[in-house]
Amino acid sequence: MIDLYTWQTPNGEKPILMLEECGLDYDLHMVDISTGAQKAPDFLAINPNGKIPAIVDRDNGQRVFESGAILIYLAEKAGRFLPASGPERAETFGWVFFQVGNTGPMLGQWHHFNAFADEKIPYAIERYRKESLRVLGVLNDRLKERDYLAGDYSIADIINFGWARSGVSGLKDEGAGDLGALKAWIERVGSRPAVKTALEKLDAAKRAAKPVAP
Ligand SMILES: N[C@@H](CCC(=O)N[C@@H](CS)C(=O)NCC(=O)O)C(=O)O
Repeated sequence: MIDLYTWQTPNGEKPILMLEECGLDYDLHMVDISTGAQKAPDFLAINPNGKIPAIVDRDNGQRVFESGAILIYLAEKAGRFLPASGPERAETFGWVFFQVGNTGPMLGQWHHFNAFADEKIPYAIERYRKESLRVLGVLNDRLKERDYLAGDYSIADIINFGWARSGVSGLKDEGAGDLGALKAWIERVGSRPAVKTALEKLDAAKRAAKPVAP
């Protein structure tokens, strides 16, 4: 049994997608990052970096933080969505780390400087806009001649899905261009039953944890 600590964000979606895909049992614990719950001592004991998502594996007491580490841990626990050896395993890791080092930080910073920062800094907005578009273009180019990022559907696709979806939608009026292959892949991944179930469960849990004012 896995305890999943998360919230409804592109990073927070990743482990619930994987848990549903693998059919692993889990309890969902919502950590409302708008209230600072991710910096509370009980959560810092699970992720010393104070960010969602994180998991605890009740079978052995193991905590795992950082979404890339979580997906690799779950893939190895379930024996699914990560080739055991060979070139596809190396390629899968490449696209997993591409996500945690590129799409997440670049799109996250663009969103911050563009939408949240009180002071509008043109240099920062432009830098992260261009870099976000560039990394979405890298994904689009990769998907022009294949259905999935690293061979069969894998944790490379699961981890990239949320930020790619959010980037395509958030940057559509910011010079994103066609990104047709990336959009087709978002449709392909988003239509998987486990992905739909995961997103619905997360949405329902967020609504229950933080009801929208009428
Ligand atoms: N590199 C981390 C990033 C996690 C992250 O940035 N989480 C955000 C939500 S998307 C968060 O918890 N933000 C709240 C905060 O920074 O206090 C991962 O991939 O798990």
